[in-house]
Amino acid sequence: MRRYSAFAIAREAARYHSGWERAWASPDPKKKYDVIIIGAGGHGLATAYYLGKNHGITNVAIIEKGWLGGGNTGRNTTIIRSNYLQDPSAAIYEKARGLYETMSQDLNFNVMFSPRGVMMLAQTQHEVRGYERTAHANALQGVTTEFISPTRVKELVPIINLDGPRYPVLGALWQARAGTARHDAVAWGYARACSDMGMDVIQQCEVTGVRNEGGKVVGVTTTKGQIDCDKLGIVVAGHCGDLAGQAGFRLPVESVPLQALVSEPIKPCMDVVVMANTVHGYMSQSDKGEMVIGGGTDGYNGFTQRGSFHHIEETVRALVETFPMVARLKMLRQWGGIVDVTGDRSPILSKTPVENIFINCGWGTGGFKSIPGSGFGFAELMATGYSPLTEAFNLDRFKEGRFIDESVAAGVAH
Ligand code: FAD
Ligand code: PYC
Repeated sequence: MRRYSAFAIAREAARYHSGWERAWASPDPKKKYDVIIIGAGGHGLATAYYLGKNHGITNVAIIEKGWLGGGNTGRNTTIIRSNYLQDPSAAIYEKARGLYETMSQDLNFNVMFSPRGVMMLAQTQHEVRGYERTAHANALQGVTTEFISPTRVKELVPIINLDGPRYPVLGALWQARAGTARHDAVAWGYARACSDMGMDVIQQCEVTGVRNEGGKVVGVTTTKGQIDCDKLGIVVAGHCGDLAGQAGFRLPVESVPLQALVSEPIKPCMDVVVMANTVHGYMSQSDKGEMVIGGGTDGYNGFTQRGSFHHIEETVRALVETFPMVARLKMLRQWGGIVDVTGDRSPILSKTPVENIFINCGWGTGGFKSIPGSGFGFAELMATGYSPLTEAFNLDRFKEGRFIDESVAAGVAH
């Protein structure tokens, strides 16, 4: 595949953009692959990418029932941070954050990583203590965060109201090299790199059955026919319970709608990301000028990619008290995704009761930030049977009570 470069843009400009190649192929499925990944979201695509790049496994199909990145990956609000509390979380999220720093160069695809800084407001004494504790834990883990004063918060975010009607801002957990990236570009960049390595990205192809013989996976049934494989990765976020059921085991995961909304575009007014977890709202400004806004998950399980109406009202109320200027904004559109939530708010990257089936799910409301780290570790687990990055996140932790409690770090959306 030809590289994207300033020279290529100039060349194509001179010939009316007639020479661009398709970014990825759309092949029919082969009869058999070494590895099938179900789900062409960020995690599935990143897993395939690292199977090829780090382990030389390229006879791989990534099977997607819709269009690539059309699940949560293309619906999320793109906050990237690694300010988690527990050591295994800090390891995988910081690995991911580091990989985001060079992702555009690595993939030769501009993912618009913008390390503009993320702040989580502390609005109760309990939150102050919680975030101070996280900052100390992060220092030990080699993750650079700090607890900052209200004065510093105001310097960084002049439009904020420190004296909200319900909760004052008492400080914030600040990660200066956290930020955002363009969500679909992450999926597109990985898809292009996978296709370039000879892998098949198969869209509009739903997996309807998982076939195993003698407790070992042999393939899948899809809307494009039966496809065999030696190893299978299930990476389908909110649909993981369904796919696990097809494979014959159960997961400790609930699927819940999570929604977001954007305003009309306005002039630049806020160049960091702010999360207000107590009042339940968060906001950043996109490069187009829209204010990107989100709140919490619905209070009940569901598979609607919309979210309930009362949540919009609660989210906007939280934002209006934190940023009074929001009251004068018109909202442009609203959407939702189906997120996969575990009891300890940590993901599952694991072998399963069926030999050679691996599961990557449970990222809940916070898995965009972890895509490259998750792909790196999960590919290692699938290729070699062990990864230090994923070991703590295995399914057995629910049987053994080794929970990785990240309910504070999961933040506003949970
Ligand atoms: P997905 O991107 O959902 O990909 C799974 C794919 O599997 C889908 O494309 C789906 O179509 C496909 N699939 C399902 N069933 C089948 C089947 N039977 N056959 C074939 N294909 C199938 N995270 C952050 O870190 N920061 C944020 O700011 C953030 N904000 C969010 C805001 C919203 C509104 C939402 C919904 C999520 C947010 N998240 C955020 C969470 C993040 O989006 C997810 O954790 C992450 O995108 C999950 O990626 P994935 O690849 O596992 O899943
Ligand atoms: O994980 O940072 C996050 C997040 C913010 C909003 C949704 N998820």
